[in-house]
Amino acid sequence: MKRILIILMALLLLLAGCSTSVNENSDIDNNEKIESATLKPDEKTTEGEIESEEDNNIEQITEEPTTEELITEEPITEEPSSVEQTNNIDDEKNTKNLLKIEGLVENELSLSLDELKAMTDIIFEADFYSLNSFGTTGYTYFKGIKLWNLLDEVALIKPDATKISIIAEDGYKMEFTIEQVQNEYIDETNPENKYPMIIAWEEDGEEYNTDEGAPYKLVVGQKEAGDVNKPQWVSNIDVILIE
Ligand SMILES: Nc1nc2c(c(=O)[nH]1)N[C@H]1C(S)=C(S)[C@@H](COP(=O)(O)O)O[C@H]1N2
Ligand SMILES: [Mo]
Repeated sequence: MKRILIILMALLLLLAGCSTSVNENSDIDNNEKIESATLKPDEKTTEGEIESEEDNNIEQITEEPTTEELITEEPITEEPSSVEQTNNIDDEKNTKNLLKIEGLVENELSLSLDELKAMTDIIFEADFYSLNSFGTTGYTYFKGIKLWNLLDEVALIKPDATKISIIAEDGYKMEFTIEQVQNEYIDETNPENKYPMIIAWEEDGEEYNTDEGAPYKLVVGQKEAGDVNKPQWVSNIDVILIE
């Protein structure tokens, strides 16, 4: 109902040619927006930030906008230039698949998947055993890079570093001491095997789908029999922070 009233008001104001008297009492911008929303419902826009700002402006006038109203108001936003849009998309693609190593290292790195795959002498692959907090167990075949070798030989970790944090895009984080990253881990069901901590890009023969996030997962075996290791498997790693 409110929407119809607003549209009628806007039309009346237009017909009467008295928009100046209204503009005296309220924000000129907002009136323009309502009019254009009413008259040009076909234009589309893609800039989210500007949209939400302007939605807020409209909210102040109408008090209780329905979802439908907010959608109708989309066309009123300024069109970002096509150059801007292209750059935004490119930026996203270029930063999406990079594994970042930051902090107390000689070489802060942003490694692409191809660069990691090229480090053939520090790649490790194996079936890893997992136990989670509900007692669920399983084996997953992972292929990836040995984390300690990556930090020690490529990033050149500094001698005063004490803490290594593996931080995911969703904020999930696991922290380790240097020794914990250097250690080898076990599989309680195959006690003769040893496993380094790895950053995997391939799971059960398939690379991660980059549409679902950064294609890197921390994989850690067990410290000892019964060790609940699955929560340490940080997926969609954004950055490895050395402190
Ligand atoms: N990025 C990220 N990784 C994560 C988590 C998370 O919330 N975010 N949860 C952890 C926990 S508690 C468990 S048990 C496992 C679950 O892995 P799954 O979803 O493959 O079973 O992922 C771990 N890795
Ligand atoms: Mo979990």
